[in-house]
Amino acid sequence: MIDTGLLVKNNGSSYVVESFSNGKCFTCKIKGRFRLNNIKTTNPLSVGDVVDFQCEENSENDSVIVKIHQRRNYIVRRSTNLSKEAHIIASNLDNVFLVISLSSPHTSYEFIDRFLVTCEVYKVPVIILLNKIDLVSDEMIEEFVAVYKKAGYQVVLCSATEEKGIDEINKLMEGKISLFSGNSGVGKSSIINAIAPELDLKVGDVSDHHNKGKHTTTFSQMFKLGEKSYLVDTPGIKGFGLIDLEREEVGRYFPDLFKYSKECRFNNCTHTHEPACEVREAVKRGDISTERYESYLKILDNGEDKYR
Ligand SMILES: Nc1nc2c(ncn2[C@@H]2O[C@H](COP(=O)(O)OP(=O)(O)OP(=O)(O)O)[C@@H](O)[C@H]2O)c(=O)[nH]1
Ligand SMILES: [Mg+2]
Ligand SMILES: [Zn+2]
Repeated sequence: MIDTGLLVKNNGSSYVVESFSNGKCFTCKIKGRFRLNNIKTTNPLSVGDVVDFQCEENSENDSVIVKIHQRRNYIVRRSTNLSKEAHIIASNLDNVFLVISLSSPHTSYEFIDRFLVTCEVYKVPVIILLNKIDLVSDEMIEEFVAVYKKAGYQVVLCSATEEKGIDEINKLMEGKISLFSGNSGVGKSSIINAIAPELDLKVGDVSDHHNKGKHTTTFSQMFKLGEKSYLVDTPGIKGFGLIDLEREEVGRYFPDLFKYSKECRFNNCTHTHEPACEVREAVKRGDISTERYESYLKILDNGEDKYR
């Protein structure tokens, strides 16, 4: 028979699908080729996908995914610097929590802004979780929060180890599918463990993360929290190649810059050298943070081929 369900785990060669009709999990393979939204992807399916699968009544193995439903949204990163292909991290998300930390490790503004641009491009609502607030001064926190409040983003402060901010995150997740993403070692799994101790996710040793390439979480997995609440833990990401973005387009995905760009003299203004550029005026006045403007310039300069 054919059933429909939610893809909750990607094992590489097989997938785990939770049936909508009976809540059971089925291990599935795929048949044929799937391509959606006209993007080339390294992975045909991702967690969060809604799929039809063929299964035997009494066997939860040997099922076959036969169809993928249209994605409401998805979040991707480019798989390598040379590749034109994208890797889909997850799809059909209500919330993306970008977890960052200002110390051990330090997340750069450029990384954050690349991530935010990706969320804007793919229309995924994003909230910044500033974790490890126990490790930094109030001044550092305030300075950071000011930059992103001004840009129009929600910032939640938390400390997974001291269980601060966890209730607020819990409320934001109610009835939603939420993804946790960010650099390796920022505390994604630790936050999830604070929210749902029963998941008991593996957490890394801080010192391990100074060695490049050390990832504690190695594949994305979706967990059910309540009736309609799910969360996705993902492996840490080092960097982002932005996909399919022309130079003139980048500013559209910085909401704070975009607001002022409507007043620029030229409608294809790149806000770098053009006369009567209202964006640069707003930066001078302090209405746009210099940190954000600098990220914008870096993304422009790097073009679309930069991957870090
Ligand atoms: N001081 C402090 N340490 C924290 C906090 N949150 C997490 N850590 C520590 O940071 C280290 C890494 O945490 P993880 O939860 O494994 O990080 P991750 O983001 O899941 O890492 P990957 O799975 O590799 O992507 C662990 O040693 C945690 O104990 C925090 O709020 N404060
Ligand atoms: Mg992890
Ligand atoms: Zn301009």
